[in-house]
Amino acid sequence: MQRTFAVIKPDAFAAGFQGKIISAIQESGLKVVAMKTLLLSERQAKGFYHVHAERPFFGDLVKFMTEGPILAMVLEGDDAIKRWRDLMGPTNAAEAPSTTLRGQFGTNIERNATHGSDAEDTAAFEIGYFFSGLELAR
Ligand code: YYY
Ligand code: MG
Repeated sequence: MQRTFAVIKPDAFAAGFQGKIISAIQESGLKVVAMKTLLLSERQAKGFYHVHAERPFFGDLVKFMTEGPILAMVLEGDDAIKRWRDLMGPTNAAEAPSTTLRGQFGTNIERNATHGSDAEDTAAFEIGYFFSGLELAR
């Protein structure tokens, strides 16, 4: 059993795609074990994406992630990290297959509807950044 961190980003949240995305998660067999809506501050968004701090797109990414509310979730299942990334599709929503969430609900490489952790260590950091032990107790 593995846990991963998922976000419905401001574009998909504002468009009202939360229900469709959560349905797709549940239909895939992954379990939503924690979930909350929040509006990130600039400081909080920079902390979440700190690994990208030196990348040229960092400023725009932080602006996008703070433009409106997001839905943060912890997903659980066998091989959850890879399964959630497969469900999301590639980073560039403009090139993502229409069978994927980013293909369906995203727009381009920046406004790409969802986030998913890429490895066990980043999943652990991201889950802990957004959720307390009490919120994750099962
Ligand atoms: O893990 P994933 O979200 O698929 O992509 P990352 O390479 O980790 O980049 C994080 C985030 O940054 C991406 O979801 C959109 C944005 N981004 C961008 O705006 N422009 C790029 N050239 C690369 C990434
Ligand atoms: Mg990433």
